[in-house]
Amino acid sequence: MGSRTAWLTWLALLPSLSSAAPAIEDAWLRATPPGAAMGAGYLVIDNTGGPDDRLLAVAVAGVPAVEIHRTVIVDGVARMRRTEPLDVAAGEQVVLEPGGLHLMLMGLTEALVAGQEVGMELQFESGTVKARASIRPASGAAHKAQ
Ligand SMILES: [Cu+2]
Repeated sequence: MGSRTAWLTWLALLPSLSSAAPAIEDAWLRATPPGAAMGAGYLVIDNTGGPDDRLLAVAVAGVPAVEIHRTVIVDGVARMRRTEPLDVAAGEQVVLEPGGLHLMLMGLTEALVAGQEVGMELQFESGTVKARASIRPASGAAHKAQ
C-alpha cells in the first residue's frame, strides 16, 4: 500500500512526464534516387491523450535540414508552404501524408534506401519525442505529390 501511494503522489506532482507528449505512429520516409537533394517524410501525430501542443522542429538522423511543409493548391498548381510551428490540438490526430502535410528533408548527401530505418526526434512544446522511420519505395501514389 505504501509504495502505491507514493507512486500516485509522484504522478500527481509530475503530470507532464506521464501524459503530455504526443505519440508518433507510422513514421516513414520516401526512398530517393541517388543524387537527390530533397526527400519527404510522413507520420501520424497522436495527441488524443494530451493537452494542446505544437510541433516546433524535427530532426532526422543524417539529414542536414528538416522543415514542416503543407501542400496547397494555388491557381491549380500545387505549392508547398512552410508550416512551423505545427499546431497539434488536444484530442486530435495530425496526419502527415502524401499530398498534404509532410516533412521536407533538405540537403541530402546520401540516398534514402528503401528497407532501411532511421531515427528521428520531434521537438514539441511539451518535450522531445524520439521515433523510428522506415524508408519505403517511391512508387504508386507517392509520385503524385510531395
Ligand atoms: Cu515540401
